[in-house]
Amino acid sequence: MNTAQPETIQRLDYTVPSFLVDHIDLTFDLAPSATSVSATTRFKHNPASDSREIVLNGQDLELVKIVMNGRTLEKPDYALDHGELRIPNAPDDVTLVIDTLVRPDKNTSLMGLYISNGNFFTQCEAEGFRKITYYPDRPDVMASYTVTLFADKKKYPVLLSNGNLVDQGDLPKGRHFAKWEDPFKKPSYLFALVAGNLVCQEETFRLADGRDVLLQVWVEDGNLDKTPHAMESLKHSIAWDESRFGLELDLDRFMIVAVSDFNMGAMENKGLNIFNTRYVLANPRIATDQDYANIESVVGHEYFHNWTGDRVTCRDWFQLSLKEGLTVFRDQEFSADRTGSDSGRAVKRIEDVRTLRQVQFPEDAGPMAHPVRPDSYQEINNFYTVTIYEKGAEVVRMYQTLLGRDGFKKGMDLYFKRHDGNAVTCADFLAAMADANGRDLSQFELWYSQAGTPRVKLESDYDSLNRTLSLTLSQSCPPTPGQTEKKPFLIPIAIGLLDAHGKEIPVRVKGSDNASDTCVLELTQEKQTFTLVDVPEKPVISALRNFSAPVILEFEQTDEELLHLLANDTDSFNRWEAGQRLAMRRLLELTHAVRENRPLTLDKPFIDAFRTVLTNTSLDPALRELALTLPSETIIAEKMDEIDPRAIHTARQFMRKTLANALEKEWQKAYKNNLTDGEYRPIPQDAGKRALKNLALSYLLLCDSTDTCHMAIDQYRQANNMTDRLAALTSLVHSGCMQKLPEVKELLEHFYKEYENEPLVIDKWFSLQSTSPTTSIESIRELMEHPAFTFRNPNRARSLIFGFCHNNMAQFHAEDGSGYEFWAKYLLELDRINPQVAARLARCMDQYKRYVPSLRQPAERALKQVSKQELSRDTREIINKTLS
Ligand code: 0A1
Ligand code: ZN
Repeated sequence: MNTAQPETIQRLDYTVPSFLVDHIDLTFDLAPSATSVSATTRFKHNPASDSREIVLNGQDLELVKIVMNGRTLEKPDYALDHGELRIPNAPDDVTLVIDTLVRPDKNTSLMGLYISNGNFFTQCEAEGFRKITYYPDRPDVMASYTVTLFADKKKYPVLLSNGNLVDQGDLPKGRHFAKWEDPFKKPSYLFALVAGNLVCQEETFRLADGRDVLLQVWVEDGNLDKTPHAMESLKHSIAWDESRFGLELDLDRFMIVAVSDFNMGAMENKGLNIFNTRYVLANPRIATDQDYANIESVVGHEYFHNWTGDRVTCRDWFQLSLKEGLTVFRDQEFSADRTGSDSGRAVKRIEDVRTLRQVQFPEDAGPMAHPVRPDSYQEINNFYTVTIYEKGAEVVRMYQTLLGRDGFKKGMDLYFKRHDGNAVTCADFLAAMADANGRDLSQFELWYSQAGTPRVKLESDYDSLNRTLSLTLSQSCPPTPGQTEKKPFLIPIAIGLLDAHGKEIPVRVKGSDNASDTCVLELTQEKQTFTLVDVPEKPVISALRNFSAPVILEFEQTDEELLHLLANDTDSFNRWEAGQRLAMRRLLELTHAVRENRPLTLDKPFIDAFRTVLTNTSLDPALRELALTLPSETIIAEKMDEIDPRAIHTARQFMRKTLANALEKEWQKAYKNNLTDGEYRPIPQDAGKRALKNLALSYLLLCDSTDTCHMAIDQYRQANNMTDRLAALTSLVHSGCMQKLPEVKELLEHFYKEYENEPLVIDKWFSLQSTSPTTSIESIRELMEHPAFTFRNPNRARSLIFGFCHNNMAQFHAEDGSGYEFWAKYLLELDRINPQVAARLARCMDQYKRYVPSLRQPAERALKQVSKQELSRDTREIINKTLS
């Protein structure tokens, strides 16, 4: 903890390690209050370095002994300060034996070695290994590992680490051991161990090359009925990486372990992936369709890291997106392919873009904006961001858009050929893509180095005489912290044209021989005009198809044009986009009207367009659900210079209520026509129907005329799956039925009792209340007193506190500032327990400078109050940047 300015690490300060490691042999004697760790490490001087000093990182360690080439070192043979152990003047070959003691039971940060429900787990990315032993804890030092675990056999019957199990046995006094060997060189952040009382589902699986591998999913006793979906997802992931990228599993054994206390989603430790339980455990009773989909995608993500992250890793943490952007892109493509249909792929794409806009665009426009490859950081844990992950994935997707699927695959092949077994940079990835395709992609580098969301303006001019359409594209990018001037990006803009009947007009760029329904224009300059030829009539332009670049498109189109696209575009993404733009126009106008106390109205053409979508049964239910869901409050806020959260909420609620009443009959019909009777199946077709039906229910609960609360109550009671049950309860609570009907309160209690022993469902119980516009801050405070609430479990803390601060605009931004005071109080409490999670909570205030003055003041007061306190380095960095 400190109040001073933390040190800033600069990307350009990178220097090669002075010593490399070829092997480390680790021994753990596991006990909660004192685990002894003995590390024998073989170092070799790095010929590329002038330095002769061995530099090891260490944090919260008790150093017992350090022996170099057989000689015990005493100070001043070595120096120890600022978390670094330095040994000067070391010879070429050094073997160090270092004994340390750690205290897992006192570790609430969930980094390094810690205890969850009595079992041992580790988390080493990014810099957790230094909490286990002194070591060059940096990703460009790659070594092979052997790990021997000793523990009490009764308490810790299962002992796991990376790689292959090579020995195990019983020892006197009820103890036992297991020895693991990982033949692949890896950085320390990929090390893992797990020890405890766990059970597993296991299967042997045949790879494409005929090899049989052992797959295991480890969970706490009593959860084996919840592992089959994760196991299926793992098998699908393995098969997909073989067929799409020709990448095979390189180990004989692959393990997934679920842990309930975990800071993030999951971790790709070599051969021993450790997961937050919420991304493993599923059965119809406890998991929603969304949970099933998330599990498949996270299992895929971690598995795909085996090549993009583990075999080829990052040279330094500034290159984080090298593995994360690429792996997110891979998991997105996996999930899209798994849907098995074009509309399924479109649904996935729309969901991904929605997340990007909901979270990444605000980040890129706020105080924490940073390039996909940042230039500096104070705390690396703060840089596991949507920019690194989701924008990084968009950057990777653009290679595929520019080079085609085959060209992209060629680039991947060359990347592995060049860099397998090494720690490399984003520039190496770019070079592989460019070289494999014989293209100069030097301008593309700006996507890594420049922060901010580019704006692209499109102006069109149709010449009926020459049958040409000229498209003038211009780009700009707003300033971001530390970057005032931006150079023009290389931006792929996918364009299509529709005629008056909604048919595609082939797109042909002047001077080119090919015509296609969708053409990718490459914008490289600040302003550029493209001429399209053979355009027989003035078309309706479908621009930025499938969201071909992570930009904000400024293109004025009339309501009629947008309605035409909504009805006819063959690009499902843009069809959805047209609907969102029609809604957004009105939502912005309504928000102004709320602020100016003007009457609120909604026009008939818009309501009719909504009706048409709702009743268009030839359109996939999942796509209809997306089209009928209004842009979120956060996305609306992004479009406003000055944010008035409650006005936005009021405007959006008005629109929902108006659409509910105007289309009541249609919603009723959609509800009835999309029931999924019979056994629950978490497949996209059924999930899409449930999504549409439950959206209909949420609209119906807003109708004035009939009492639909009972419909929702019946759905809750009759549901055979968590998706329908939770949707009914959520709508009942959020719509205000709870205030009208005492039965709803009973259902809420019933839900708690029914799932008392399922922590992941109790998280849902907390979040459905914390995110409700009907839940006052007093009720939130009451919920914090609930015996099931704890700060120590990140999922639980997130379900209540983040739910309220991040996802309850109407209540969090109370005029009297009570929401912000609440935030400040619990941020400080959380920061003492778990800095990483606290720093994420700190991000709620990112946008405070854009709030209306009446909110800006209390927000600033809360921020300053926090700033005066002693803070972790994690939270300090966020608070300082927010206030600066
Ligand atoms: N590499 C993981 C994310 C991750 C990062 C840091 C962690 O420490 C608490 C945990 C996980 C991934 O991308 O899945
Ligand atoms: Zn990842």
